[in-house]
Amino acid sequence: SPLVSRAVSLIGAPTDIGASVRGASMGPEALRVAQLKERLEAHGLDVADRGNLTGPANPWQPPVEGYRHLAEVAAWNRAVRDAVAAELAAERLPILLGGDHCLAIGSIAAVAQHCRARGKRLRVLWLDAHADFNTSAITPSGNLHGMPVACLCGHGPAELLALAQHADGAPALSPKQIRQIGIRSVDALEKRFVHAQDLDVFDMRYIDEMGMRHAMELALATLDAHTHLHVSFDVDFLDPGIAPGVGTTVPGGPTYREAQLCMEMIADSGRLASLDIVELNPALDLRNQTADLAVDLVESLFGKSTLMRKGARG
Ligand code: 4U7
Ligand code: MN
Ligand code: MN
Ligand code: MN
Repeated sequence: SPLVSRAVSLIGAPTDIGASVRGASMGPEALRVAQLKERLEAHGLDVADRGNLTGPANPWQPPVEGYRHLAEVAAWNRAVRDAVAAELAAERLPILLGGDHCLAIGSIAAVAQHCRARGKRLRVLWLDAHADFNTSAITPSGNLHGMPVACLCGHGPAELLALAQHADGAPALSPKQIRQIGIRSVDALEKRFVHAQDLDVFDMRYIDEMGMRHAMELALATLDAHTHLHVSFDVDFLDPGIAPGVGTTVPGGPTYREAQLCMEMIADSGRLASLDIVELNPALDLRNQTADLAVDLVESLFGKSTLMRKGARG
């Protein structure tokens, strides 16, 4: 069963350095208050909370040459990469508690380097309302949380490519390794770049027409016993009606049941090996309901199931 006792490590990265709406820096603590550790332990997991990483304060500056806070974003991502790498080396499953989504650069860089060293295939599921595929030339905001997928694919500033890429200079990721789910807000020039790079996107129109089940079947197709599955869960993936506590809400996201099914199908794959939980913004939340929901969904990701009949779908 995919529910064998697994060792997981929580890594807090309390920063909103890549965003322009403040407050994602409080995400790790809100997830702890929602009892992430205790609720995963209740499912038989061995959970270690490594506490919070430290990094530069948010200097609250406008973008410079298309990037806001580039040096600070690099410093935070270096800390995240090294912390995630240490957990992977110890055979533990890292859960990055953001913080904003720029931190996925460091997290996924560590995962990609680990997979290459171990000869593992890597598949990244990007659960998000946004494609996060901007570059300095096309970004409407200069915010680096809108650029991590592009950076990981080799399109970004030298400071971030240097920490993300492989030793031989190859990008951390190829677009072929990525599946995006729930996308519904992509900037005009970003959309062109997503098409040019041939990213595999299951947008909300696709989910409306074909269903979450079909989208996830395709997104999880062709995994094998040697595949490391990384999930980058931007909480703004969820419909704002159920998840108001994020900086960049976009209407028309997955419902509670669609999100549960998404997580349950990932759990059923048995391949989950690393996770980011990012963009939770407690300053915008109501009584921590978005944090509670995120933890509920992460429980499903680790095998909590509402299914009454084992193998109900055969
Ligand atoms: B998130 C945006 F312009 N595309 O680049 C941008 F709409 O990590 C939003 O997905 C990015 O939350 C959202 O600033 C980044 C904007
Ligand atoms: Mn994002
Ligand atoms: Mn987003
Ligand atoms: Mn956001």
